[in-house]
Amino acid sequence: MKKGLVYRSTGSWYSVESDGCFYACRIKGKLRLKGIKSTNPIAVGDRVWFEVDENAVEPEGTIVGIEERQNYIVRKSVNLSKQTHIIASNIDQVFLLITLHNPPTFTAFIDRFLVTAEAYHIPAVLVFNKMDTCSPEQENEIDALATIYQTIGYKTLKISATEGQNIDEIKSMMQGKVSMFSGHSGVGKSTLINAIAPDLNLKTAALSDQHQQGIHTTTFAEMFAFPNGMKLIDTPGIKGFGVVDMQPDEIGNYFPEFTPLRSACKFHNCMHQNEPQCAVIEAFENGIVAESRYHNYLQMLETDSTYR
Ligand SMILES: Nc1nc2c(ncn2[C@@H]2O[C@H](COP(=O)(O)OP(=O)(O)O)[C@@H](O)[C@H]2O)c(=O)[nH]1
Ligand SMILES: [Mg+2]
Ligand SMILES: [Zn+2]
Repeated sequence: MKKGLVYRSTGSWYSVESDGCFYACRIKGKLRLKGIKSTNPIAVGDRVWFEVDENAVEPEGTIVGIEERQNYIVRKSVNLSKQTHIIASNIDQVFLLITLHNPPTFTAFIDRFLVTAEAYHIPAVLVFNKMDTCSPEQENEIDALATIYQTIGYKTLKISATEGQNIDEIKSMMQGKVSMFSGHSGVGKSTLINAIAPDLNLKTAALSDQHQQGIHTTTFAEMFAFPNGMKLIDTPGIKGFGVVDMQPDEIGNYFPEFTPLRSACKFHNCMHQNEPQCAVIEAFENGIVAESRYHNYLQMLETDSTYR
């Protein structure tokens, strides 16, 4: 029995890496997972145990077990059942690429993204890209925004993917970890990935034609390995971060700056909306909770039904 990491999946076959070799694996018929109503039992990023098929011409195997997931991101299954599809698992960090002007990234999007990352238990890093294009005024604007997020515990970084600014910093943050990149189309994700791995010999865990059969046209997540143990999970065609089932009264739990305040609210179930003696509202009025953050929180409460 071997232990391996799932790099790619095409529905019925999984590409599993173990000691530098890729095995095309199927799942043992009886493998069932407790507690997760998912259309796919195994996802990219899973750490699995598998048995090697000694008779196969190419490296093949059968997945017989899965290690407990650190975290995972999902999307709702297309059918109307309550089932979800696990996009990827065991993500160490997500870099959210932001450009304020070209294209614009609004704080409503940033805060919604961060709430989702918190709900998934995935550490998020805010990366301001295209710094080379910023006027001094725009850089001030970015600095002010970055300060808001640093104050509440998020790492931020100003980079230029085309000029090489702070790329080494990103590389060192990625070393030995599984990362994801997110952000609007056009913010520079592909450019940054090329800057990180210039020869772009993305070691893809190719599945041979034989193992591709039955692949549907749906896009699948895929893991790429770079030098220095950097790993990247790419989720083509999946906007943002998938979905999280969230009740309105949970949203505040994913605003880290509310955490030390909550216990000072008069009502233990305070939604920080218009209740009397609310410590969050007070902190907002005193400028301790950033206006944009509080405003976006209220907006998420109101649009919650569409948010899910
Ligand atoms: N000036 C400048 N342009 C950039 C930078 N990063 C990306 N771009 C440009 O922005 C455009 C979109 O980049 P791309 O990587 O395709 O964005 P993606 O949609 O997030 O993958 C391309 O024309 C890039 O050359 C940067 O740091 N500075
Ligand atoms: Mg791209
Ligand atoms: Zn409150």
